[in-house]
Amino acid sequence: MALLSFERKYRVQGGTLIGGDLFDFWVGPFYVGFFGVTSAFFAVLGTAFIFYGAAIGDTWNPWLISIDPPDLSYGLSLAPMTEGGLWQIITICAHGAFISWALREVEICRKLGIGYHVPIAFSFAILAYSTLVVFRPLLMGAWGHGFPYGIMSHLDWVSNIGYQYGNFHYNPAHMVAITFFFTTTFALALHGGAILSAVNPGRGEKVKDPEHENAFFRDLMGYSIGPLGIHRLGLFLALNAGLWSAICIIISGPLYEGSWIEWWDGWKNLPIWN
Ligand code: UQ2
Repeated sequence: MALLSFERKYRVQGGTLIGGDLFDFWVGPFYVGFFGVTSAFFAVLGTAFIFYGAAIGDTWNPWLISIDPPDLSYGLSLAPMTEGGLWQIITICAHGAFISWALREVEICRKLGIGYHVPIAFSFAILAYSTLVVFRPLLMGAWGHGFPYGIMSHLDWVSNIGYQYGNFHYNPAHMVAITFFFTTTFALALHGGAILSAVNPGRGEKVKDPEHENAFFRDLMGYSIGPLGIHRLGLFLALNAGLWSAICIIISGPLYEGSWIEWWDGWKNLPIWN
């Protein structure tokens, strides 16, 4: 179906989760919806608070601006605006915007009658963020365990937390997460290469079909996962990269406070060796 007639057919009201037809319309190419409104609201408000925080901070150097969480002494209470309260409000706005964006994706899926794979995938990215600034701070009893909102400051935070647990690369869940990230890029490189080689073969050459892609990988390694399977694999790998990232940080602190290097000594201490 041509793009214009497709849009004429599918750009119709219905499928909303909330508000009925109230915001069920498009602005130019963009679907609005109730969650488009809430998404824009939280994004604009959160950004305004970030600029306010920068304005009362001591630098306009974009690399050095930082909105810091409250001191650990504030525990799980609300902090004064200039003492981490801004960070708390910005964190709420970020969640409002991210979750609205996911629900707007859900509404678009419902309108089109397609699966919820995209919003589910996006929810793993939200989960990874929430783990850092909500779940882990909650489990550890202070908002001060969240990471600061700044380009250099959040990098310093990652580095400091890493060394706080000895060497984070010895965290087994971190190892799994990294392996999933690497495998994701490997699979995407293979898949992007496979598609371009077949569908964009160069001037004067015929476009090839999925059987060429299958045959290539069968010749190469005796196995092709298939044009549908590679996307299932890709989604699986990418979701697991985010999931194990969340796991590797949530176990650091709430579950285990020592050094990840020494964690492996548990192997030597198993009662089976003597
Ligand atoms: C494939 C296939 C595609 C692909 C790719 C493969 C025709 C167009 C990349 C090959 C992928 C395999 C064999 C899985 C590799 C395993 C890991 C863990 C990376 O078979 O079907 O469709 O794009």
